[in-house]
Amino acid sequence: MARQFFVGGNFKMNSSSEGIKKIISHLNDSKLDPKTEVVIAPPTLYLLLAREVAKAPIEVAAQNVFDKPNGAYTGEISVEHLKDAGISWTLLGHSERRVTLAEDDQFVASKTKAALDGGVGVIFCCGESLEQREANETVKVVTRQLAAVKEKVSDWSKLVIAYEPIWAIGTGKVASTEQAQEVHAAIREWLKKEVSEKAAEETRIIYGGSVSEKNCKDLSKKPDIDGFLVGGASLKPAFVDIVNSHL
Ligand code: G2H
Repeated sequence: MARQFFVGGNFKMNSSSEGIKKIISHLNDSKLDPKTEVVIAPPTLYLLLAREVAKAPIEVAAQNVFDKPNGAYTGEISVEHLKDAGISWTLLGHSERRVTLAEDDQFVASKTKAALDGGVGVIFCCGESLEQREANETVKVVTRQLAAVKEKVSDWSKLVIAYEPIWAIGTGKVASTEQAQEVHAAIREWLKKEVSEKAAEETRIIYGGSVSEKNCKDLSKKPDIDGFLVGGASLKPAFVDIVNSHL
């Protein structure tokens, strides 16, 4: 089964209600590759606005979700809230949360399980620091992050893996097509060995880290790169070119 190309836009903590309306209207009015799944992740406060403005088939993702059901958890957002609001995806494990907010592998895996069990798809981010890459630990780090998920999750069909080397995030330093392909292939190999042949064949593994309209075409040609998670460039009109990179 061919894997459907997947492009996510991670707005991070950027833009405004006006800005988000503009970005989404531009997407609505553009000719998007019908074969590519497009999911945008605005800041939490704008999830409902984004859901209202975005036209099908554009989907909306949260940037985070908590691992507990509704209750006394001030400041958190639940899987039930996302479903009630028509939000079908969430990002989890972004390095900006792993590093700045000290989210560890177990917590990220627990949130992944809660989202998937509740019927919300997960864009699961993993990736190594520059120090870890230089110590040749890339695959070890990424598979350790994934192994925590394997402990808790058995159905990988609503999970998209986003490989995002930390040294390439927002730095303009994109991984070379070979570097990205090498890690994606290693992740697929790990899925085959540790999860199942089916998960290895069907799980989308997307690349994130300074993806732009200039570098996306070459990356998209690699056999194990099934799409992108785009940060900075998702706030710009050129996001459309990235969505259409597989055409
Ligand atoms: C990586 C990516 C989106 P950017 O964080 O998740 O951001 O494209 O700005 O490097």
